[in-house]
Amino acid sequence: TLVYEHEFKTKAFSGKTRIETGIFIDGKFSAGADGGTIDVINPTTGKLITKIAEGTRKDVDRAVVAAQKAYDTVWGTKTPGYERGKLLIRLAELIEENADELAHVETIDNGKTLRDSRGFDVVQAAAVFRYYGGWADKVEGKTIEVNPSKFAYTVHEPIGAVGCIIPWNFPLLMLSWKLGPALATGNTVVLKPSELTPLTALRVCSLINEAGFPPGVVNIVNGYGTTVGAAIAEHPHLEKVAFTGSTLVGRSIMKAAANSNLKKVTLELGGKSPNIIFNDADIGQAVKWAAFGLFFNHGQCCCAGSRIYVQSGIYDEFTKQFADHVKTLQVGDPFEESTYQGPQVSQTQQERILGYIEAGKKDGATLLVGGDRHGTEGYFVQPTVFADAKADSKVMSEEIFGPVACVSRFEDEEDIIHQANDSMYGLAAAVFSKDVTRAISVAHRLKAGTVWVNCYNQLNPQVPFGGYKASGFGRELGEYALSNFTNVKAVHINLHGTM
Ligand code: TXE
Repeated sequence: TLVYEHEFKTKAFSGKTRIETGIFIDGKFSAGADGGTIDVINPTTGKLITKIAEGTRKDVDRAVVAAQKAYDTVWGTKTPGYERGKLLIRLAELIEENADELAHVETIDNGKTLRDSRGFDVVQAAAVFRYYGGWADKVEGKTIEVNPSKFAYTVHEPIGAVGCIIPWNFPLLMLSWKLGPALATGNTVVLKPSELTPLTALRVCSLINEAGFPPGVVNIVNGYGTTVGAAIAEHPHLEKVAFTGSTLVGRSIMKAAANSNLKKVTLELGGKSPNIIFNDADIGQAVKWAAFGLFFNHGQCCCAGSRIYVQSGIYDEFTKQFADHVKTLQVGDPFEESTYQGPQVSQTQQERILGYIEAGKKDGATLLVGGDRHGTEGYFVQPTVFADAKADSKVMSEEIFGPVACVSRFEDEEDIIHQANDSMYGLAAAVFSKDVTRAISVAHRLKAGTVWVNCYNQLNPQVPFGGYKASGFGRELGEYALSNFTNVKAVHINLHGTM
């Protein structure tokens, strides 16, 4: 089958990567059933990195058979939690041992800076696998008293063979968010990475074999959403699908689940998260956090703090400092240490973001910084700041998923609660204030699955993450994620055996 070989030579790492780029089923790589391929493009240059096998519905069928067989014969309740945990922890170690290589592959494929790939994505992915390795033998039910002659207990059983569909913004990390809890609880998996960023997942396939997971426990089928993704969502023998991606596709996944076998669904979708900065906040700190909250990963975060609301007393000062700070963010080659922002993931995304910027200009928002593409090669967009965009304008209400910040003004607590919650989304929010009572009371009134106080983008394997409203449902990370991948069975015991 196909192989991607490349030699990296950077200050951080000189070495080769070798990645089999076939369809990974039952521990082996093969060509796709129809023999097709997908071009993988380097977003920094717009040039071809390599070709990978294109999966089809037939490949999904084959992967489901392998996953079901592995579930019935070697995984699920056949492998004790302690053993599953050891394998997950071994996988975490292998990711750490190959961290430089994985980080370089992530950066060439996705365009995120090497600093983030190495310091965030790879480190966090390993941490997530280790964390769920620790849970694997601690998935426990309850004993429930009923009356003197009867009690019941619950068993948290794995669901079986489950489907996962992940996006391109954190390819390796999203893989760990899905695989970690799914495998810890004893499920087998058919996973589809994004067709835009398939390479780190393919590298992890060989680490999964090296760690010693039985064949068929993890199957990875690359391909397009409308074929492989839809086949997973519709599959009659997958009893669960976990999806991260756009709201539009999230809706189609739910419909497909409803129209097929009513498989369980969890969705982690988009956001338009408010970042609220009160008069009494430390302005210098708030400026840095707000910039990180939006420009991290080139604005390609579902939780990006894209609506920055500043109280009127510090609005002018904050906006000036924020614009000055954003002007210092360096855009360029993601492999350079000094680079803060690399390219967007694809030409489609670049064009979509530039379309939003044009809409912002047309709708009368004040453009303070940026406002155009960066350079002529690759999919770069200038870090962009708008001020005073109208509440119902496109840039203020729709997810841009790019380096475009909107700064707006608010007067008091009631005003900001209303503005912040006036969105179809509810993924994340932040509050900046030195008044702890106010910060907490506002945090509790915000309709969002995560609220950060005096910080932004803090993600820990132990802490649940997920949406309110159209941002989806189900929680990833933490103990909460285990329930996405288990069925609860209640067993009633009649102690005396009589009626
Ligand atoms: O996402 P898609 P796209 C948002 C963000 C971005 C927009 C579009 O606003 O600008 O979505 O990005 C698979 N059945 N987010 O178009 O298509 C697809 O192959 C089943 C937010 O790239 O949702 C990929 O693996 N699967 C987000 C995955 O869905 C389908 C992260 C996500 O891609 C499918 C990414 C179908 N019919 C984008 N169509 C977040 N929440 O973090 C596509 N897919």
